[in-house]
Amino acid sequence: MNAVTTTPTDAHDDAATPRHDWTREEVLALFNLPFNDLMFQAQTVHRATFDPNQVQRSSLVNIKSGACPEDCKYCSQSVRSKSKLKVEPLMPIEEVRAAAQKAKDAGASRLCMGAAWRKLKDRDLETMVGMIKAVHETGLQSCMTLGMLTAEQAAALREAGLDYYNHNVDTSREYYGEVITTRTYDDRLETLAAVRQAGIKVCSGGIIGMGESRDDRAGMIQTLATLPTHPDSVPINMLVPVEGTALADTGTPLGIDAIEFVRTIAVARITMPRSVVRLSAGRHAMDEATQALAFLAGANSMFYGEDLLTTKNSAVGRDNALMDKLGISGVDSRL
Ligand code: SAM
Ligand code: DTB
Ligand code: SF4
Repeated sequence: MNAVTTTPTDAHDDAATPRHDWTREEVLALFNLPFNDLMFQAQTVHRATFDPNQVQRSSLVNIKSGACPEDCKYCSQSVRSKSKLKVEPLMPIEEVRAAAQKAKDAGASRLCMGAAWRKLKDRDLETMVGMIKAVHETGLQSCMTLGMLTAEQAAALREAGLDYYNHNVDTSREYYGEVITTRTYDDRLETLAAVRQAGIKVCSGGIIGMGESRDDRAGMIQTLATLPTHPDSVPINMLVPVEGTALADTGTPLGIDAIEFVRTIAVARITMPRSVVRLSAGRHAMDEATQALAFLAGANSMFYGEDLLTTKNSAVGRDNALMDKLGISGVDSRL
């Protein structure tokens, strides 16, 4: 459970107590609410647990870029993608330390290290441990996303002090096969179980705007909200359509309307009341009003810094200006 920053009132207690038995129909019924009712419910749930004017900020660094054997159709780092991308070997630990220091100086509280791997190989474990230590020496929290993990590898990362592990379910079980064929939905759930059992905080969410239906968005949220423990952190990515990726090139109608995006955030907030919900990829393409509505819907984290993994993020100056306008401050250790 995440730290409670305000004492829930009796009226809020029920809504803020996590449930793990959400049905698809219940999740869809939330999506189908009149927008103002949905937003009111989301904001009520949000305030029962969190300070509504605080946002956690994580920065990203790509520690191993490109040539990934998986076939995720959204990803420029897949070997199957025709995106013009520099393939890079594993980043030296000192570069990770410099990235962490830069992120810290800009105001982030966590560094998320991503690798274009199908799974972690044991031979790279020692370097991962060195990276985790380097990040902690700057005072930042650590997060890694390295593909599939075994229980033993998860335990070793925990032993090294890793705070969070990101591994997304990406979409609904039904739509999953349209997007990825080289690993199964259950493979993903197994890695999440290994991370959870090792005692590492779980970061898991997905991507919207990949041509999926509202029912699929409800399915993705239902998967996350019925895990034995809700993910501590739930990244909601808006697809960044990268030229050369299968999704961007095959003519699938992509993208999502801003109101539907905000609805998705609100439903994640209501169904996972104690989880931190992160505005993730795609924020650079969102106007200020959409982001403000997303914060109102219960988002309380964002990727912060000029770059995501292979694409641009919303600029730091723009984000600082928006936070000022909304009276939102950055928070570090509690979220
Ligand atoms: N290779 C590891 C894996 O996939 O498990 C970790 C890195 S991978 C890039 C992490 C997540 O980034 C993916 O699961 C996906 O949700 C998200 N992502 C990747 N490319 C994206 C894109 N073009 N738009 C939005 N989200 C994206
Ligand atoms: C997550 O859910 N989103 C981040 C992080 N976890 C690793 C990645 C976003 C990638 C966006 C596309 C890119 O830059 O390649
Ligand atoms: Fe590889 Fe991760 Fe990209 Fe999939 S999302 S192709 S696993 S880097």
